[in-house]
Amino acid sequence: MQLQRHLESAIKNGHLPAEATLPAERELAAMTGLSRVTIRKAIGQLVEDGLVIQRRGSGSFVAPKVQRMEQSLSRLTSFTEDMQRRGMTSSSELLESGTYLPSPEEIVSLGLASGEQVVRIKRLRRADGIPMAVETSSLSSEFLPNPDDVVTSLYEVLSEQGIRPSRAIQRISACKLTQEQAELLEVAPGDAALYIDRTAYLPSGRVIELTTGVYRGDIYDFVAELRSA
Ligand code: 16G
Repeated sequence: MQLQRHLESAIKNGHLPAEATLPAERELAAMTGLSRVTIRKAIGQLVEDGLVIQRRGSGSFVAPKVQRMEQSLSRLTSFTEDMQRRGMTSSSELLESGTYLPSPEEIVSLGLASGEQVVRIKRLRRADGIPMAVETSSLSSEFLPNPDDVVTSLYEVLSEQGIRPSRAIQRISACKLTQEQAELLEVAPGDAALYIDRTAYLPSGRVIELTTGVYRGDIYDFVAELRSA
């Protein structure tokens, strides 16, 4: 507990700056005279508190400082556009992608004809390298025949074909991150997050995408402007 408190205050007062690498377990054990089990427990607690991040193969380091960001709910924009507007660079890590037989929900929601296939892409979205959200998008394969075309921006690939959603319905609910989601987002499992699904429509009224995503609760504030009727 003493080691944990000591590291915690070093992180909070900036002696250990954001993204600094922590000494390896072995070194900390030699420095403190504590057992490696004790060291592991102390670091494990800091990971749970979101102060330290562990990456397989590259050790433990101080969690990067992230500023909360406000996301407007009144404009239909893409993740890449939102990040560009903030002067940040977006990137996508493709976690899964492929062409599948649609689920009953996809058939109904995407208005698929019989025999039509669906393309799904699951991506980790980063802004300036910081993981922000994990999103899974389903589209008719008519609009996106090759999911691997999406390197960074889905909307950009669609725009190149003259396709752009003009309207969307979004549902936001609260959720807790699973172990897998937390590892990807580099926060602690069980942390609060926002679960958002978006159904986006083309001007013709046809649904172009169904996207569900989990967004880090410690970063995102979704803001809507309200006017009296
Ligand atoms: C946003 C959208 C998502 C869309 C993506 C496209 C929300 C909640 N979701 O993340 O539905 O697929 O942007 O972004 O805003 P991209 O063009 O950068 O891939």
